[in-house]
Amino acid sequence: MSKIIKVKARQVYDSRGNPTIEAEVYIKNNSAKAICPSGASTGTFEAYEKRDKNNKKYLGKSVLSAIKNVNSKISKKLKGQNIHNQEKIDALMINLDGTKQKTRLGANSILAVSMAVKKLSAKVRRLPLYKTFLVKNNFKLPYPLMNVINGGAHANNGLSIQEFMIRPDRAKNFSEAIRICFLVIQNLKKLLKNKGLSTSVGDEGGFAPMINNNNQALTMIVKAIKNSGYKNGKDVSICLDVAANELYKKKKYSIHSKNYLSVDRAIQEYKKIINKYKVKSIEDPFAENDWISWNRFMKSIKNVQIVGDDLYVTNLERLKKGFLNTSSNAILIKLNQIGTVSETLEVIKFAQIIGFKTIISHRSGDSEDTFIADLSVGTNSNQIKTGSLARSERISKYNQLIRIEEELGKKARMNKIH
Ligand code: 2PG
Ligand code: MG
Repeated sequence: MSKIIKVKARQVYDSRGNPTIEAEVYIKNNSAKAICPSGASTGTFEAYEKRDKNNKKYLGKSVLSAIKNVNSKISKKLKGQNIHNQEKIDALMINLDGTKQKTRLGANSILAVSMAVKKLSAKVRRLPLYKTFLVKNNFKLPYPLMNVINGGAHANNGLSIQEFMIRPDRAKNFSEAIRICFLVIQNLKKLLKNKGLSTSVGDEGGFAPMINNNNQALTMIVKAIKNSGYKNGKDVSICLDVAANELYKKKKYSIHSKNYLSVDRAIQEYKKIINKYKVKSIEDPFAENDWISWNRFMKSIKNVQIVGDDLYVTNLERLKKGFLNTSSNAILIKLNQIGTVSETLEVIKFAQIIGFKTIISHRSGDSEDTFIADLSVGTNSNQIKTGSLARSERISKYNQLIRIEEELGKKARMNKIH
């Protein structure tokens, strides 16, 4: 009854309008589908995203060869497999590919299938998706790391820091958390308008005003928090993703526009920003191979969440290295950085054992697929980073979490930030 009959993929489009892959897995009388997201500021060690570089019709961006891999090799391999055996199915695809970064079949083809298998298994068992991961009861909702201003590779405004986010630390429940973010965003919009700045949005739904000064962006966010009736650093905290891979050249970092700073100066600068704007979380403050600087930074600050994204790329080996090196105290989790659901869950489990916070994340090119919302609850992850309250591919995840909270009713709890 639960045996895979076939797997089929098709080319659909992501939130940036680029081709991406949707896979559909079939058993008798049932099927489920999933869409693979795509990043812009990707880490070198991420699993490989297969695109048809020579296909001029799609400017080299189509995923037709990855689709062919699903429809032929993967479909053939998975035929007859039990839909509930996620680990075996993922292992079959990993072995079929046989490379470290999934370069043969493409991690985009493998992941779309892996997610679809997970969804179909939940559907057949008549369980909501969030109940099929690691947590069996006492489900907790994550705090949103809500994007409010886009810069870096996600906008063309000249802001060097990629993501300016807010986190409603004292929200009692998820719906309230979103309401607080809503208020701050509306107040930020007013401030931008009053200054004659654009209120149009970037790839992740945060505003992308033409300012090129981090301090100006931070000052405006502080003001928006205050104008909403909240205390910055207490009720609502500012969180950043520097995405420092993009700002790194010859052992120096251009944290503020074109001015390249030594690691010492960069650390000083981060400390200044943390103190002045009460920043509570910094993602990728240094480049993916600059382990020494990560460690120096970790040793020199207290009470700040340091998040590894491009550093770990949701990879167990890199996470272990980071743990031994005392590089951070939190990890960003992106399914397509590693390429299967099983491997992602392994990384989350390990991160939680070593006391790291786990933050489930979207990609800057995302879709209407809300898989990560369920994943965040089903793994007891502290936070979810899934953009602003704009653009449906971002909001769909927040809306799904509102539904999950409603379904849990009185049993719903927020996760712990501290
Ligand atoms: C990041 C992500 C998501 P991208 O750097 O954390 O916000 O961006 O998907 O472009 O890698
Ligand atoms: Mg990042």
